[in-house]
Amino acid sequence: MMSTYLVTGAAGFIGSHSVEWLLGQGQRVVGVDNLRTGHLENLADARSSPRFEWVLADAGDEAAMRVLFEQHRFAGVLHLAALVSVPESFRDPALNSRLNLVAVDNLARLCLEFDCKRFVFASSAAVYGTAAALPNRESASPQPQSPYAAAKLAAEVMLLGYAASYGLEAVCLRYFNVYGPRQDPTSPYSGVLSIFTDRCQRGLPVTVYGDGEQTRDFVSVRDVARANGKSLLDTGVVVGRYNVCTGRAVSLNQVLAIYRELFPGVPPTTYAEARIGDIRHSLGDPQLLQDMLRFEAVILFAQGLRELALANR
Ligand code: UD2
Repeated sequence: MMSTYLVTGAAGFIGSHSVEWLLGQGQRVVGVDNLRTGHLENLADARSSPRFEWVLADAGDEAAMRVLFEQHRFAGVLHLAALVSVPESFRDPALNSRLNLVAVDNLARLCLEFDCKRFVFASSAAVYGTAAALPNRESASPQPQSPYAAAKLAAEVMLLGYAASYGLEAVCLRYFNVYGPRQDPTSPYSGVLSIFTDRCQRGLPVTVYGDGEQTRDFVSVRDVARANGKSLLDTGVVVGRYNVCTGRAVSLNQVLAIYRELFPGVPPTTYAEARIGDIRHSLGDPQLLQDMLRFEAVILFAQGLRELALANR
């Protein structure tokens, strides 16, 4: 059945892939972005579809969002618009609170008012903090270590409260380290794989902070887009919070071995002081989302990395 979905942060890295997935399923999508960190070029393909409507607006602007709810009958909201940088959340906690907490609450209340049941929210593995046991399970008690993580967790709690109070079908997805095409490499806090890819493509050496033995659970944006889409469309979702991850740990040194194969001419890697506050190991347990949605991340890391590295060359 064709329905209309609202996607906020549509011009972002994860947003644009999610929009494409939904359009590929024959759905209609209204995509909102204020282009603060998103890029309109990311929506070039989506905008050629007659089932896509582009809206330049801030997802935190309640009046602007209300107009969209009045114009459309949304079957669900995928809320990805956010302040995406952890360091920025330290520098500007007020902006973090507005974008990562208040905006979520505004949108969720619009859903209640306009009888839009499904609300899929982009949360983060950052809510676990450093103390939780590995692999991170949703049952662990969260320990946010940044304003960013605190706001994501608070927003989850609000949504689950609305689920209990009003029957909102809230699905909070805790993304681990998402990678893939269109991730912006320009900030020092950009995803490590977007930085490494950009530098290797330009023939520049990469810098590893620490000894390179730190590990991450890298999940392809294509798998994340599918998790988002299925969470919106599936008729049998269960309210709650879910890891979006692979359950496999990859070290930066393993990553570098793959890059050396793909880019034989790249100068030797520089090793520098580990970052303050850097997490040694991050790994998620994918079981809960698999049980709920029959979802599994299927893109193998080496394959996803190759696709990323060889794109746009
Ligand atoms: C991820 C999230 C962050 C927050 C955090 C919570 C991303 C991009 N960031 O940070 O938002 O949720 O998890 O724990 O998903 N590194 C290098 N060289 C570089 C850049 C990075 O060695 O040029 C290292 C970095 O020190 C870290 C690892 O690579 O050990 C991954 O860094 P990241 O910034 O991609 O992601 P992470 O896990 O620190």
